[in-house]
Amino acid sequence: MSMTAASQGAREGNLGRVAFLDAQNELPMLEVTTPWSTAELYLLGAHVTSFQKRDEPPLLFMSQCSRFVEGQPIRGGIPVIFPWFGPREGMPQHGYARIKSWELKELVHSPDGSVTVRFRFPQCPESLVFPPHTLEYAVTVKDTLKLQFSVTNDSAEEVFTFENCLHCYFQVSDVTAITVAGLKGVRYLDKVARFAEKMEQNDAIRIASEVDRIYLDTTDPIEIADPRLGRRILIEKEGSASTVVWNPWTDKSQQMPDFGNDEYSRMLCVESGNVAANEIRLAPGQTSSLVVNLATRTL
Ligand code: TA6
Repeated sequence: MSMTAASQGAREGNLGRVAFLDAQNELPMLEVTTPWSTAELYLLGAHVTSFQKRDEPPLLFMSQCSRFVEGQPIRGGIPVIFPWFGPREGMPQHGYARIKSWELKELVHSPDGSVTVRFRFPQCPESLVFPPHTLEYAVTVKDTLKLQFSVTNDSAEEVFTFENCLHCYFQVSDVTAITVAGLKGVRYLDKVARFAEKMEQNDAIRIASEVDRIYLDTTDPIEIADPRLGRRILIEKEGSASTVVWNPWTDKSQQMPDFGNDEYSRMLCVESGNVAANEIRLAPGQTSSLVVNLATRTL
């Protein structure tokens, strides 16, 4: 990586620092350093590729085989999914927001040492087929990671219907050794069983095969307990009615060229958004905000 611009925000007295780098494949990346943590954010997809608290393992998983190419999704970190979730005939899976470069709108250095990076999505041909809208995405780096994805319907008369999701890849010690809590009693669509509708029976979900579930009408926080790392990952959300839990396991891993065959054992996706029956129907002039707060605690 080469430093292409003097570090900004490193003015005297600011505890948070931001460096602009030409990173993977010379793609522009912001490296954020705070008293508690470091983070990496690419303009491509406004993609958070890394967040790590001092003296802790990385919070987010990043595939060693990920591509870093405009027009291709980055495999890991936090893909921003919009305006649809899943496949769409003749269009990129999970929408176009994650495969195009966003504009850097603002850097905010707070006196407490946190740094907020604000992105705005520029208009593109794909977005013109929808009602006029504005996308903004703010990432606040502190001892936690706060994500705020907002959509404003700029149309005077059209309702804007869309899906959104912050598709978080978490790094874990061993996916068979963790548990996921917070979804007991929640209805879900089981993609592994042809989207059969089921009800979660477990207080603590364990992963022992491919899991691909869309939990619906749930606003509760999720906790990933990782005894081998001695860590709990806490996922709190606002403005989200869906939680998706995904691990590709062996077969799917081998089918993904941008994902190592054995990487499934070190990751779990817990995604917060509004998908399927929870899609957003945004009235003219209204703004929808999806907020996710990620934190860790010792176990
Ligand atoms: O998050 C669940 C999911 O929809 C899975 O079905 C799988 O396709 C995953 O997203 C990754 O999708 P991607 O397009 O990034 O390969």
